[in-house]
Amino acid sequence: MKEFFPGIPAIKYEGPDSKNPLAFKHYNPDEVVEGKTMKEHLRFSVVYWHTMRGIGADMFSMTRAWQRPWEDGTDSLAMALKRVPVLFEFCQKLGVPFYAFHDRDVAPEGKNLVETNKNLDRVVKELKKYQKDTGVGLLWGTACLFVHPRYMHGAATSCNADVFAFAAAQVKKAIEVTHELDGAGYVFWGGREGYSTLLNTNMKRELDHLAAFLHMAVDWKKEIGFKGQFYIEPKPKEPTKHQYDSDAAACLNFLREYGLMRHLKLNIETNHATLAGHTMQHDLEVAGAAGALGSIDANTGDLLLGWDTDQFPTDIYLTTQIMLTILKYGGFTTGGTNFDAKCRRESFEPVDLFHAHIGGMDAFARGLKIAAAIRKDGRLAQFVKNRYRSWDTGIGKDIEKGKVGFKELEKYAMKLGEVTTNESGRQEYLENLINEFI
Ligand code: XUL
Ligand code: CO
Repeated sequence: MKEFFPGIPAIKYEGPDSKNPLAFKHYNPDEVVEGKTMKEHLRFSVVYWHTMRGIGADMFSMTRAWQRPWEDGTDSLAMALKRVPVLFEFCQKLGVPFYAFHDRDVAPEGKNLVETNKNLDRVVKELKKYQKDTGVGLLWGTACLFVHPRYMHGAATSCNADVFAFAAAQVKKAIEVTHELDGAGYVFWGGREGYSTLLNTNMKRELDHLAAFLHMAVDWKKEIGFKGQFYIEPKPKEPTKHQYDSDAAACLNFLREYGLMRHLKLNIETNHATLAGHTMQHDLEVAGAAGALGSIDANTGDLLLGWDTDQFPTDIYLTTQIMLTILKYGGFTTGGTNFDAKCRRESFEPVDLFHAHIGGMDAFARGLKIAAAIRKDGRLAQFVKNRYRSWDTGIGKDIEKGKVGFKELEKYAMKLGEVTTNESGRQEYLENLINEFI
């Protein structure tokens, strides 16, 4: 069998003292943490779009900068088929159990939808064969509703009903192939579901259409018996100036308003949360508290750049916060840690893909181990529990139970005279406590 990454061995765990750049220092797949192996906890996934289809483009150059010796420079079906073994060799060498794709990442558009679907079916057959041979599975599938110019006004939120119909047909097919490939989930990221100006936009109508679209998707999922989890992926801007799925709270409000809460969870992406003016931990907490924390797109932005840079996560403090929240809400079930991340344009060699993923996996492994140690220590959780103890008995308990109203509370406050029971929030003490473990 042809090797696409010659000279790069299967990546092994060598421990924290290793100086080998092609080895894990912390990700030890079979090591047990809180009763599960690291592999089961983290459920890593490689994305087709950046890792297989990225060329190192940025807004000042759409010219390929990255060396990918297997590429023949075409977007043909033949090339699409040639790429499949590359992805699986990469995942196998890394020991990553999953991958994720958009329909158009894996197969090119044809001259009409019939031909496009035929192209997709042909590549899906190949993907299925390689999944079976390697044991690498599909974390989630999705549809690309943002590259083709027909989607210039959006897809489900387009002002043009023909575009809505076209997008529906495309998503119907994308859900079917995800089902065919036994995908653990399906993601809706609102590519251009937003607006560039309100001057030409009927927001209410567009939101109603988006909800109708998702209800149709839910119906189709049921009809074909697809059991994977549906997710919405929040993002506040890019490419539009305002995306409707702007953050976790906006997504949850939308799902509740349109009766979709039972059918979708959230796929939270680090750089999207920060673009929304939140931390990743904030959006995870919002999703978790609503019982809707499904999966994560693992990456990071750059402090000094205000756009979606999709960098690989290397910050241990960040991965610790993420894993603390994921563990708090019971860990991943259908979801996983999907590297929606790309190398920098300057990192143009195939080996850079390995360095990038190894670094991300090690950063998450450390985050997981540190989070587990903080939980075992117990002081952090105990502090938070204790901070709210006034709600466990007496007047607090009565309020939570709905036993008292303003009248009773006025009486209580008058008797109290003044509040003398406030305690320090101890933020600095807690920050120091976290640093004990990092
Ligand atoms: C775009 C983004 C997408 C989704 C899948 O910012 O994150 O790649 O993850 O459509
Ligand atoms: Co993403």
